[in-house]
Amino acid sequence: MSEVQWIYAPWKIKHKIFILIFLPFVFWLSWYSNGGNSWTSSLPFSCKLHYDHARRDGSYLDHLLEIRLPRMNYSQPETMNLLRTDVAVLTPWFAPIIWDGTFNIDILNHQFKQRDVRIGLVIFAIKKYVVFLQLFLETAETFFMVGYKVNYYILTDRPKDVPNVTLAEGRRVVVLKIPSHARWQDVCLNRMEIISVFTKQQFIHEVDYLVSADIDMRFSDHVGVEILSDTFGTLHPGFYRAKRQHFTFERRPASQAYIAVDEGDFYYAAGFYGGTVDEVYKLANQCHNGIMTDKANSIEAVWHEESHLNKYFLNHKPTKILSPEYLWDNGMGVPEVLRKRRFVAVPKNHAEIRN
Ligand code: UD2
Repeated sequence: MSEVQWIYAPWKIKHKIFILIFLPFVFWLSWYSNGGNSWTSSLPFSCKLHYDHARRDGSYLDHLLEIRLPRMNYSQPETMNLLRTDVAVLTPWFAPIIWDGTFNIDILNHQFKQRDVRIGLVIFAIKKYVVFLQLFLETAETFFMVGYKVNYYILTDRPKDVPNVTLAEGRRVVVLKIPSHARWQDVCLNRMEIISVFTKQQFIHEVDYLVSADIDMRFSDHVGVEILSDTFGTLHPGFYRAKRQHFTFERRPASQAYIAVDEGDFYYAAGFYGGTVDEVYKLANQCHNGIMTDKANSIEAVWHEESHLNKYFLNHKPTKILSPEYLWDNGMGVPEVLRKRRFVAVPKNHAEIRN
Protein backbone atom coordinates (compact mmCIF):
# COMPACT_ATOMS: atom_id res chain seq x y z
CA MET A 1 0.00 0.00 0.00
CA SER A 2 1.48 3.30 -1.02
CA GLU A 3 1.78 6.29 1.26
CA VAL A 4 -0.74 8.21 -0.72
CA GLN A 5 -3.36 5.52 -0.37
CA TRP A 6 -2.76 5.45 3.34
CA ILE A 7 -3.14 9.15 3.74
CA TYR A 8 -6.50 9.12 1.97
CA ALA A 9 -7.99 5.99 3.55
CA PRO A 10 -10.63 5.24 4.60
CA TRP A 11 -12.96 8.32 4.64
CA LYS A 12 -10.60 10.18 2.35
CA ILE A 13 -11.40 7.61 -0.33
CA LYS A 14 -14.93 9.01 -0.40
CA HIS A 15 -13.41 12.45 -0.62
CA LYS A 16 -11.32 11.30 -3.56
CA ILE A 17 -14.36 9.80 -5.30
CA PHE A 18 -16.14 13.10 -4.76
CA ILE A 19 -13.27 15.06 -6.31
CA LEU A 20 -12.71 12.68 -9.19
CA ILE A 21 -16.32 12.06 -10.18
CA PHE A 22 -18.70 14.61 -8.73
CA LEU A 23 -16.71 17.82 -9.21
CA PRO A 24 -15.98 17.22 -12.92
CA PHE A 25 -19.70 16.53 -13.31
CA VAL A 26 -20.55 19.88 -11.67
CA PHE A 27 -18.09 21.68 -13.94
CA TRP A 28 -19.45 19.91 -16.99
CA LEU A 29 -23.02 20.83 -15.99
CA SER A 30 -22.07 24.46 -15.57
CA TRP A 31 -20.27 24.50 -18.92
CA TYR A 32 -23.08 22.67 -20.72
CA SER A 33 -25.87 24.80 -19.27
CA ASN A 34 -24.06 27.86 -20.58
CA GLY A 35 -24.07 26.65 -24.17
CA GLY A 36 -20.68 25.00 -23.81
CA ASN A 37 -18.68 28.12 -24.57
CA SER A 38 -17.98 29.80 -21.25
CA TRP A 39 -17.39 29.10 -17.57
CA THR A 40 -19.24 32.21 -16.42
CA SER A 41 -22.70 30.66 -16.35
CA SER A 42 -25.08 31.89 -13.69
CA LEU A 43 -28.01 29.82 -14.87
CA PRO A 44 -29.57 27.32 -12.51
CA PHE A 45 -30.10 23.78 -13.77
CA SER A 46 -33.85 24.29 -14.26
CA CYS A 47 -33.05 26.95 -16.90
CA LYS A 48 -31.31 24.27 -18.90
CA LEU A 49 -34.53 22.32 -19.21
CA HIS A 50 -36.54 25.41 -20.16
CA TYR A 51 -34.14 26.60 -22.80
CA ASP A 52 -32.83 23.27 -24.01
CA HIS A 53 -34.69 23.57 -27.27
CA ALA A 54 -33.73 27.16 -27.97
CA ARG A 55 -30.12 26.55 -27.01
CA ARG A 56 -29.51 24.61 -30.18
CA ASP A 57 -28.99 28.09 -31.59
CA GLY A 58 -26.32 29.05 -29.04
CA SER A 59 -26.74 32.79 -29.58
CA TYR A 60 -30.03 32.66 -27.68
CA LEU A 61 -28.18 32.33 -24.40
CA ASP A 62 -26.15 35.47 -24.99
CA HIS A 63 -29.18 37.45 -23.84
CA LEU A 64 -29.34 35.57 -20.59
CA LEU A 65 -25.82 36.19 -19.34
CA GLU A 66 -25.90 38.02 -16.06
CA ILE A 67 -24.56 41.56 -16.23
CA ARG A 68 -23.83 42.99 -12.81
CA LEU A 69 -25.34 46.44 -12.38
CA PRO A 70 -25.09 48.92 -9.52
CA ARG A 71 -27.87 49.38 -6.97
CA MET A 72 -30.44 51.95 -8.10
CA ASN A 73 -31.79 54.98 -6.28
CA TYR A 74 -34.99 56.52 -7.57
CA SER A 75 -38.23 57.92 -6.20
CA GLN A 76 -40.99 55.44 -5.47
CA PRO A 77 -43.51 54.89 -8.28
CA GLU A 78 -46.92 56.44 -7.54
CA THR A 79 -50.09 54.39 -7.13
CA MET A 80 -52.51 57.25 -6.36
CA ASN A 81 -51.23 60.03 -8.63
CA LEU A 82 -51.33 60.21 -12.40
CA LEU A 83 -48.09 60.62 -14.32
CA ARG A 84 -49.78 62.88 -16.89
CA THR A 85 -53.24 64.43 -16.54
CA ASP A 86 -53.36 66.13 -19.95
CA VAL A 87 -52.99 63.09 -22.24
CA ALA A 88 -54.00 59.42 -22.34
CA VAL A 89 -51.17 57.11 -21.33
CA LEU A 90 -52.85 53.73 -21.83
CA THR A 91 -54.94 52.14 -24.60
CA PRO A 92 -57.94 49.87 -23.89
CA TRP A 93 -55.70 46.91 -24.79
CA PHE A 94 -53.21 47.94 -22.10
CA ALA A 95 -50.50 49.28 -24.37
CA PRO A 96 -48.70 52.27 -22.83
CA ILE A 97 -48.70 55.53 -24.80
CA ILE A 98 -45.23 57.02 -24.40
CA TRP A 99 -45.12 60.71 -23.55
CA ASP A 100 -42.47 62.67 -21.72
CA GLY A 101 -43.01 62.20 -17.97
CA THR A 102 -44.43 58.67 -18.23
CA PHE A 103 -41.19 56.73 -17.88
CA ASN A 104 -37.96 56.72 -15.91
CA ILE A 105 -35.20 56.04 -18.43
CA ASP A 106 -32.74 54.98 -15.71
CA ILE A 107 -35.01 52.12 -14.66
CA LEU A 108 -35.54 51.11 -18.28
CA ASN A 109 -31.82 51.24 -19.07
CA HIS A 110 -31.14 49.16 -15.99
CA GLN A 111 -33.52 46.51 -17.35
CA PHE A 112 -32.53 46.61 -21.03
CA LYS A 113 -28.78 46.67 -20.32
CA GLN A 114 -29.15 43.27 -18.66
CA ARG A 115 -30.44 41.95 -21.96
CA ASP A 116 -27.63 43.56 -23.97
CA VAL A 117 -30.10 44.38 -26.75
CA ARG A 118 -29.04 45.11 -30.31
CA ILE A 119 -31.14 47.45 -32.42
CA GLY A 120 -31.32 47.71 -36.20
CA LEU A 121 -32.42 51.08 -37.57
CA VAL A 122 -33.71 50.55 -41.11
CA ILE A 123 -33.62 53.57 -43.42
CA PHE A 124 -34.20 53.93 -47.14
CA ALA A 125 -32.28 56.53 -49.12
CA ILE A 126 -33.24 56.14 -52.76
CA LYS A 127 -32.24 58.61 -55.45
CA LYS A 128 -32.03 62.19 -54.17
CA TYR A 129 -32.99 61.20 -50.62
CA VAL A 130 -29.32 60.36 -49.96
CA VAL A 131 -28.91 64.09 -49.15
CA PHE A 132 -30.72 63.47 -45.85
CA LEU A 133 -28.30 60.79 -44.65
CA GLN A 134 -25.63 62.98 -43.07
CA LEU A 135 -27.91 64.91 -40.72
CA PHE A 136 -29.95 61.80 -39.93
CA LEU A 137 -26.91 59.76 -38.90
CA GLU A 138 -25.19 62.56 -37.01
CA THR A 139 -28.28 63.34 -34.94
CA ALA A 140 -28.97 59.61 -34.41
CA GLU A 141 -25.50 59.27 -32.92
CA THR A 142 -26.36 62.04 -30.45
CA PHE A 143 -29.89 60.95 -29.50
CA PHE A 144 -30.85 57.46 -30.73
CA MET A 145 -30.27 54.51 -28.38
CA VAL A 146 -27.14 56.07 -26.91
CA GLY A 147 -25.00 53.43 -25.17
CA TYR A 148 -26.57 50.53 -27.11
CA LYS A 149 -25.42 48.42 -30.03
CA VAL A 150 -26.98 49.83 -33.17
CA ASN A 151 -26.76 48.72 -36.81
CA TYR A 152 -27.80 51.41 -39.26
CA TYR A 153 -29.17 49.44 -42.21
CA ILE A 154 -29.05 51.88 -45.11
CA LEU A 155 -30.96 50.60 -48.13
CA THR A 156 -29.92 52.64 -51.12
CA ASP A 157 -29.37 52.62 -54.87
CA ARG A 158 -26.40 54.98 -54.37
CA PRO A 159 -23.93 53.30 -51.97
CA LYS A 160 -21.18 55.72 -53.01
CA ASP A 161 -23.18 58.66 -51.64
CA VAL A 162 -23.43 57.25 -48.12
CA PRO A 163 -21.47 59.74 -45.99
CA ASN A 164 -18.74 58.76 -43.58
CA VAL A 165 -20.02 59.57 -40.11
CA THR A 166 -18.06 58.93 -36.91
CA LEU A 167 -19.87 56.31 -34.84
CA ALA A 168 -19.65 55.40 -31.18
CA GLU A 169 -18.37 51.96 -30.15
CA GLY A 170 -20.72 49.08 -30.88
CA ARG A 171 -22.49 50.96 -33.66
CA ARG A 172 -22.00 50.42 -37.37
CA VAL A 173 -23.34 51.38 -40.76
CA VAL A 174 -24.40 48.51 -43.04
CA VAL A 175 -24.98 49.64 -46.62
CA LEU A 176 -27.33 47.41 -48.62
CA LYS A 177 -27.69 48.10 -52.32
CA ILE A 178 -31.22 47.86 -53.70
CA PRO A 179 -32.73 48.89 -57.04
CA SER A 180 -34.46 52.20 -57.50
CA HIS A 181 -38.02 52.81 -58.74
CA ALA A 182 -39.18 55.47 -61.15
CA ARG A 183 -42.24 56.42 -59.05
CA TRP A 184 -41.68 57.68 -55.50
CA GLN A 185 -44.88 55.85 -54.51
CA ASP A 186 -43.22 52.56 -55.52
CA VAL A 187 -40.20 53.37 -53.36
CA CYS A 188 -42.52 53.70 -50.36
CA LEU A 189 -44.63 50.64 -51.23
CA ASN A 190 -41.55 48.51 -51.80
CA ARG A 191 -40.16 49.16 -48.36
CA MET A 192 -42.32 46.38 -46.88
CA GLU A 193 -41.05 43.71 -49.29
CA ILE A 194 -37.43 44.75 -48.82
CA ILE A 195 -37.69 44.82 -45.03
CA SER A 196 -39.23 41.35 -45.02
CA VAL A 197 -36.59 39.89 -47.38
CA PHE A 198 -33.59 41.39 -45.52
CA THR A 199 -35.06 40.49 -42.13
CA LYS A 200 -35.16 36.83 -43.08
CA GLN A 201 -31.75 36.87 -44.77
CA GLN A 202 -29.75 39.07 -42.46
CA PHE A 203 -31.36 41.19 -39.73
CA ILE A 204 -32.65 38.16 -37.79
CA HIS A 205 -29.04 37.03 -37.29
CA GLU A 206 -27.71 40.41 -36.21
CA VAL A 207 -30.22 42.34 -34.06
CA ASP A 208 -33.06 41.84 -31.57
CA TYR A 209 -35.26 44.81 -32.49
CA LEU A 210 -35.90 46.62 -35.77
CA VAL A 211 -36.93 50.26 -36.07
CA SER A 212 -38.06 51.56 -39.47
CA ALA A 213 -37.75 55.31 -39.99
CA ASP A 214 -38.19 57.88 -42.75
CA ILE A 215 -34.88 59.42 -43.78
CA ASP A 216 -36.01 63.03 -44.27
CA MET A 217 -35.90 63.47 -40.49
CA ARG A 218 -33.53 64.44 -37.71
CA PHE A 219 -33.35 63.41 -34.06
CA SER A 220 -33.54 66.39 -31.73
CA ASP A 221 -34.01 64.78 -28.30
CA HIS A 222 -33.62 61.45 -26.52
CA VAL A 223 -35.06 58.35 -28.22
CA GLY A 224 -34.14 55.25 -26.25
CA VAL A 225 -35.26 51.84 -25.09
CA GLU A 226 -38.58 53.22 -23.81
CA ILE A 227 -39.85 52.67 -27.39
CA LEU A 228 -38.97 48.97 -27.55
CA SER A 229 -41.73 46.39 -27.38
CA ASP A 230 -43.11 43.46 -29.42
CA THR A 231 -44.50 46.05 -31.85
CA PHE A 232 -44.75 49.81 -31.62
CA GLY A 233 -46.46 52.40 -33.79
CA THR A 234 -46.33 56.19 -33.67
CA LEU A 235 -49.33 58.55 -33.58
CA HIS A 236 -49.23 60.62 -36.76
CA PRO A 237 -48.70 64.31 -35.85
CA GLY A 238 -51.54 65.38 -38.14
CA PHE A 239 -54.16 63.08 -36.60
CA TYR A 240 -53.43 62.44 -32.93
CA ARG A 241 -56.43 64.57 -31.88
CA ALA A 242 -58.69 63.61 -34.80
CA LYS A 243 -61.87 61.54 -34.78
CA ARG A 244 -61.56 58.18 -36.53
CA GLN A 245 -63.89 59.15 -39.38
CA HIS A 246 -61.37 61.85 -40.35
CA PHE A 247 -58.38 59.51 -40.46
CA THR A 248 -56.98 59.14 -43.99
CA PHE A 249 -57.36 55.35 -43.97
CA GLU A 250 -57.96 53.58 -47.26
CA ARG A 251 -61.75 53.73 -47.65
CA ARG A 252 -62.26 51.66 -50.80
CA PRO A 253 -63.39 48.12 -49.91
CA ALA A 254 -61.57 46.75 -52.97
CA SER A 255 -58.22 47.41 -51.28
CA GLN A 256 -56.62 45.08 -48.75
CA ALA A 257 -55.92 48.20 -46.66
CA TYR A 258 -59.63 49.08 -46.38
CA ILE A 259 -60.85 50.29 -43.00
CA ALA A 260 -64.53 51.22 -42.47
CA VAL A 261 -65.41 54.66 -41.03
CA ASP A 262 -66.60 53.15 -37.76
CA GLU A 263 -63.32 51.25 -37.26
CA GLY A 264 -59.77 52.23 -36.36
CA ASP A 265 -58.04 53.16 -33.13
CA PHE A 266 -55.38 55.69 -34.12
CA TYR A 267 -53.80 56.89 -37.34
CA TYR A 268 -50.24 55.58 -37.28
CA ALA A 269 -47.38 57.16 -39.23
CA ALA A 270 -45.25 54.91 -41.44
CA GLY A 271 -42.30 57.18 -40.71
CA PHE A 272 -41.47 55.49 -37.38
CA TYR A 273 -42.51 52.01 -36.26
CA GLY A 274 -40.86 48.78 -35.20
CA GLY A 275 -40.67 45.88 -32.81
CA THR A 276 -38.86 42.61 -32.30
CA VAL A 277 -37.30 41.17 -35.43
CA ASP A 278 -39.91 38.39 -35.59
CA GLU A 279 -42.83 40.76 -35.23
CA VAL A 280 -41.48 43.23 -37.80
CA TYR A 281 -41.00 40.33 -40.19
CA LYS A 282 -44.67 39.34 -39.75
CA LEU A 283 -45.80 42.94 -40.16
CA ALA A 284 -43.71 43.65 -43.27
CA ASN A 285 -44.63 40.35 -44.87
CA GLN A 286 -48.35 40.80 -44.31
CA CYS A 287 -48.30 44.40 -45.56
CA HIS A 288 -46.33 43.30 -48.61
CA ASN A 289 -48.89 40.58 -49.36
CA GLY A 290 -51.67 43.16 -49.14
CA ILE A 291 -49.77 45.49 -51.48
CA MET A 292 -49.26 42.67 -54.02
CA THR A 293 -52.93 41.66 -53.91
CA ASP A 294 -53.89 45.31 -54.48
CA LYS A 295 -51.50 45.45 -57.41
CA ALA A 296 -53.07 42.35 -58.96
CA ASN A 297 -56.46 44.06 -58.56
CA SER A 298 -55.16 47.34 -60.06
CA ILE A 299 -55.65 49.36 -56.90
CA GLU A 300 -53.09 51.38 -54.92
CA ALA A 301 -53.89 52.37 -51.35
CA VAL A 302 -54.29 56.11 -50.79
CA TRP A 303 -51.25 56.47 -48.51
CA HIS A 304 -49.32 53.56 -49.95
CA GLU A 305 -47.61 51.34 -47.36
CA GLU A 306 -48.84 53.62 -44.56
CA SER A 307 -52.42 52.53 -45.38
CA HIS A 308 -51.40 48.86 -45.15
CA LEU A 309 -49.53 49.49 -41.90
CA ASN A 310 -52.67 51.04 -40.42
CA LYS A 311 -54.71 48.02 -41.48
CA TYR A 312 -52.14 45.69 -39.90
CA PHE A 313 -52.20 47.63 -36.61
CA LEU A 314 -56.00 47.55 -36.56
CA ASN A 315 -55.90 43.75 -36.45
CA HIS A 316 -52.63 43.29 -34.57
CA LYS A 317 -52.64 45.99 -31.90
CA PRO A 318 -49.21 47.47 -31.22
CA THR A 319 -47.96 46.67 -27.73
CA LYS A 320 -46.61 50.22 -27.33
CA ILE A 321 -47.78 53.48 -28.86
CA LEU A 322 -45.40 56.40 -29.30
CA SER A 323 -46.82 59.89 -28.90
CA PRO A 324 -46.14 62.47 -31.66
CA GLU A 325 -43.02 63.47 -29.69
CA TYR A 326 -41.48 60.64 -31.72
CA LEU A 327 -42.52 62.01 -35.08
CA TRP A 328 -43.21 65.68 -35.29
CA ASP A 329 -43.34 68.31 -37.99
CA ASN A 330 -42.43 71.81 -36.83
CA GLY A 331 -44.73 73.18 -39.51
CA MET A 332 -47.54 72.22 -37.13
CA GLY A 333 -46.35 74.53 -34.34
CA VAL A 334 -45.69 73.25 -30.83
CA PRO A 335 -48.82 72.35 -28.82
CA GLU A 336 -48.60 72.48 -25.03
CA VAL A 337 -48.90 68.70 -24.63
CA LEU A 338 -45.74 68.26 -26.65
CA ARG A 339 -43.03 68.75 -24.03
CA LYS A 340 -40.39 67.22 -26.27
CA ARG A 341 -39.83 66.94 -29.99
CA ARG A 342 -37.58 63.94 -30.34
CA PHE A 343 -37.69 63.13 -34.07
CA VAL A 344 -38.68 65.90 -36.45
CA ALA A 345 -39.22 66.28 -40.19
CA VAL A 346 -36.59 68.10 -42.22
CA PRO A 347 -38.44 70.53 -44.50
CA LYS A 348 -38.28 69.41 -48.12
CA ASN A 349 -39.51 70.51 -51.51
CA HIS A 350 -41.55 67.41 -52.41
CA ALA A 351 -41.61 68.00 -56.17
CA GLU A 352 -37.88 68.75 -56.34
CA ILE A 353 -36.64 65.90 -54.14
CA ARG A 354 -38.92 63.20 -55.58
CA ASN A 355 -37.97 63.84 -59.21
C1 UD2 B 1 -45.48 59.78 -45.70
C2 UD2 B 1 -45.02 58.88 -44.58
C3 UD2 B 1 -44.06 57.84 -45.17
C4 UD2 B 1 -44.72 57.05 -46.26
C5 UD2 B 1 -45.27 58.00 -47.32
C6 UD2 B 1 -46.08 57.19 -48.31
C7 UD2 B 1 -44.87 59.87 -42.35
C8 UD2 B 1 -44.14 60.81 -41.52
N1 UD2 B 1 -44.33 59.66 -43.57
O1 UD2 B 1 -44.30 60.50 -46.00
O2 UD2 B 1 -43.60 56.95 -44.17
O3 UD2 B 1 -45.78 56.27 -45.74
O4 UD2 B 1 -46.08 59.02 -46.74
O5 UD2 B 1 -46.93 57.96 -49.04
O6 UD2 B 1 -45.85 59.30 -41.98
N2 UD2 B 1 -37.91 57.55 -50.17
C9 UD2 B 1 -36.68 57.57 -50.83
N3 UD2 B 1 -36.60 58.05 -52.09
C10 UD2 B 1 -37.70 58.53 -52.75
C11 UD2 B 1 -38.94 58.53 -52.09
C12 UD2 B 1 -39.02 58.03 -50.79
O7 UD2 B 1 -35.67 57.13 -50.27
O8 UD2 B 1 -37.56 58.97 -53.89
C13 UD2 B 1 -37.98 56.96 -48.81
C14 UD2 B 1 -37.34 57.86 -47.78
O9 UD2 B 1 -36.82 57.06 -46.77
C15 UD2 B 1 -38.51 58.67 -47.26
C16 UD2 B 1 -39.63 57.62 -47.28
O10 UD2 B 1 -39.36 56.82 -48.45
O11 UD2 B 1 -38.28 59.20 -45.99
C17 UD2 B 1 -41.04 58.18 -47.38
O12 UD2 B 1 -41.14 59.08 -48.46
P1 UD2 B 1 -41.50 60.60 -48.22
O13 UD2 B 1 -40.81 61.05 -46.98
O14 UD2 B 1 -41.25 61.39 -49.43
O15 UD2 B 1 -43.04 60.50 -48.01
P2 UD2 B 1 -43.97 61.49 -47.14
O16 UD2 B 1 -43.21 62.62 -46.61
O17 UD2 B 1 -45.21 61.78 -47.91
